Amino acid sequence: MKKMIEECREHHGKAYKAIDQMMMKLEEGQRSNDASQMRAVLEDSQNRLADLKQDMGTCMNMMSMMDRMDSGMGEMGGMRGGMAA
Ligand SMILES: [Cu+2]
Repeated sequence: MKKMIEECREHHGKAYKAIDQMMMKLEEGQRSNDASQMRAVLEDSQNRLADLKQDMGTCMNMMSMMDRMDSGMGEMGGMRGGMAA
């Protein structure tokens, strides 16, 4: 479980950087006022967004899995108090 959280943190960091880069490129494209460059930037952003969406999907799966595990442990009793401490 800890490993999953590490992976999550890692890809969130990556996503954060990707968004920063995307914003910079979009701004560049906007400033260039050049149709072909703008189109290239848009295409690049589309690819990055598709990647991000996939990453987020994994993340959502993981979170709902942890949610289920957590409530499962609650039913078993005892463990939960120990984990929260
Ligand atoms: Cu994540």
